[in-house]
Amino acid sequence: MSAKQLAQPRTDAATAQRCINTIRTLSIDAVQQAKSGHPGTPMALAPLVYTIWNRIMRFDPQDPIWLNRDRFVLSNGHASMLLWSVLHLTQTRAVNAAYERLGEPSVTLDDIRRFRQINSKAPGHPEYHWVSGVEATTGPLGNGVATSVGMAIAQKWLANRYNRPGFQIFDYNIYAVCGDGCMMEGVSSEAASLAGHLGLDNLCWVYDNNHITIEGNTSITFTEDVATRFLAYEWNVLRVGDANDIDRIEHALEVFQKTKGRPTLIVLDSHIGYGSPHRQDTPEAHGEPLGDEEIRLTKRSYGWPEDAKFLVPDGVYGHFAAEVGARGAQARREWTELFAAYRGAYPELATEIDLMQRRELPAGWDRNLPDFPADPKGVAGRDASGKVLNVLAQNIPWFLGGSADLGPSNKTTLTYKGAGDFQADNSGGKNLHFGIREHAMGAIVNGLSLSKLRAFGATFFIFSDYARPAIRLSALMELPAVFVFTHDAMGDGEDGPTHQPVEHLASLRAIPGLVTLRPGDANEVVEAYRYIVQLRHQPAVLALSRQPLPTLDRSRYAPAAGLARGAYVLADAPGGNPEVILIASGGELSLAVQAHEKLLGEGIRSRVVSMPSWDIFEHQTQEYRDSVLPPHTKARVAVEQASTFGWERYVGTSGHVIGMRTFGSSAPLKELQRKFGFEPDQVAAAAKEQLGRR
Ligand SMILES: Cc1ncc(C[n+]2csc(CCOP(=O)(O)OP(=O)(O)O)c2C)c(N)n1
Ligand SMILES: [Mg+2]
Repeated sequence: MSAKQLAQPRTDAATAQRCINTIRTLSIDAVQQAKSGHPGTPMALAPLVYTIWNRIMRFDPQDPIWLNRDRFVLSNGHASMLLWSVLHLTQTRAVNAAYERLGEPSVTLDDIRRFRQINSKAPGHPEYHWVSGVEATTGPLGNGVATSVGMAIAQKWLANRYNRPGFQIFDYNIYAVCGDGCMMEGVSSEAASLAGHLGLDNLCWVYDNNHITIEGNTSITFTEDVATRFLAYEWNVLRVGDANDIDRIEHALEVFQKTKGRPTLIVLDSHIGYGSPHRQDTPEAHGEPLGDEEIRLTKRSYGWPEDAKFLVPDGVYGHFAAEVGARGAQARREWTELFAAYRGAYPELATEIDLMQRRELPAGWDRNLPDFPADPKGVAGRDASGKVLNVLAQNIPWFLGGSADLGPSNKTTLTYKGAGDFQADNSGGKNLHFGIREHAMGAIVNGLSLSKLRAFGATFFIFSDYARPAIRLSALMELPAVFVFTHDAMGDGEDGPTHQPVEHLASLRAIPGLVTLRPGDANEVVEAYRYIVQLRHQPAVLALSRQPLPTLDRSRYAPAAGLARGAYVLADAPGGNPEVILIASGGELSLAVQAHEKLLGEGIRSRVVSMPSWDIFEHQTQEYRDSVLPPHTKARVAVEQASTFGWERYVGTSGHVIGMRTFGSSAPLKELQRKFGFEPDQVAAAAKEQLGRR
């Protein structure tokens, strides 16, 4: 391609250069001031970010949550100063958690001066719940690009459901920037493979090919041919050989916009620490402040006043306002008019969009939820879940999801007529097939949730480990993502210890803000979904049994609605005032009930507490918690087929925990229950021992 074929530059080169150097020098100064951070990549990628934002993206800084905006994800989150600079220079406005547009700027120059300091809106890495204009929390490398695949799936789905002839309500694109680290992490490969399969032509990744990571040149670790790898993934692969050539970058982005049927990867050759005489192309440029003397030399090389700090020259704000600002404002104005007409023509669809944006539910979202009759043989947690999912997906149009190739086992397949499979040629399908890609699944569910869909992902509980980094991010981002994990304990017996979760409950319970639920029977499964679906800012994990659990007789025991308080008194000694408390979750709840009946028969005043969720319980009042677990009743037994880790907080130092202290083993379930002590008699014996009786 000759230079002549490139579109005529739209801006005068000097102004563009001034803006680019403003991004560079703000980044350099902020990192120096903080004495911590990553200057080199912002210095290298300032032209890229300038071009994407100023020349390509449809984004209105006045309304950073306008729903048809293009999305920008900085997957190499350590280069956060790129984002803080551009959010500041575009004068992007803040939005609060109630989706109210505030007049104030999202990131001020003062925030940038206080980069990485407490309460600054320019923290170390992009944080979705903290700074308006951040589309996804990034920092754990690879996760941002994987999340962008979920955003691209969401855009396709939204377009399929809501666009109508003459009404392109959703036609935005997703741009993600990543570095060598993102490309090395497995999650990006999982996600790219799926994106290629699905032909997501609304998705563009730009790979910062600078050959540098922390330990040195990538010649020591990363010599594969990335471009060829992405060709194999069925991506459109472009290359821009000079990260400073904004016209060629623009041209490549335009090629992306015109390419149908494939996602685009732009391989961008860049020089980390560009312009720094002693740091350019070195690993030191990655994560060390340049130092005063080198900053002077670098600014000189940019033709910048050497001693100026945090300088935004005249005309820079105006230029961003005239380009991305004006283009975004016009696009939003036109869209707003279009949407008003759409509302007239399709009022019900418009209402759905309104509800979805506020993370609210449609009227009747819980109609037809099943109610399971008492049944000693019972229903498996996963089967109850499958019934509920099929009801919810019909009641809530934007509720969708799928499994990492375990749909038939997880019982997460949406089987009702018209549910459909999401594929390149069926972007309205509600069954997502993630393939055996749990980590990417987690990130994609996050991307769908960031796009305001109610999404779930599923696999065996044991493999929640493979998705855990993304689950953690969903909690950090405060997204109402749903993770459905079946085969929650030793229920699959013969598969053995590789498939039997032990420490997973403890590990997920430790994630702040994550609601972990392990329901004890089919009706608790229903209540668990009822609770989860109403969450707006918290992710949830469901740990469900493979094997049937007796469906408790709720005319005899307390209603399953107690689940909404995390733990509740299921069965009690006559008149209350128990002398011993049995606490259980999931499959062990019925064990506790059987032990309780036995103890009652022996004149022992026992209580059964069903405790499906520690997290929810801990958010109840002290008064309620004390009513469930009276502090003076010290004789306590907890029973759960999982690591005993942490149960002391409910049984105290003198209580007893029947749980797992080792891995499981391969055998039929009954034998395992005997071997590891999960039988009613053993629970009853432990209770008596607590009371000093034999
Ligand atoms: C999953 C994960 N592992 C490790 C890190 C720590 N880390 C941050 S940046 C980085 C090097 C990244 O190299 P590259 O992506 O090439 O970025 P560049 O230095 O070129 O900007 C590492 C190892 C991380 N943030 N995430
Ligand atoms: Mg690199």
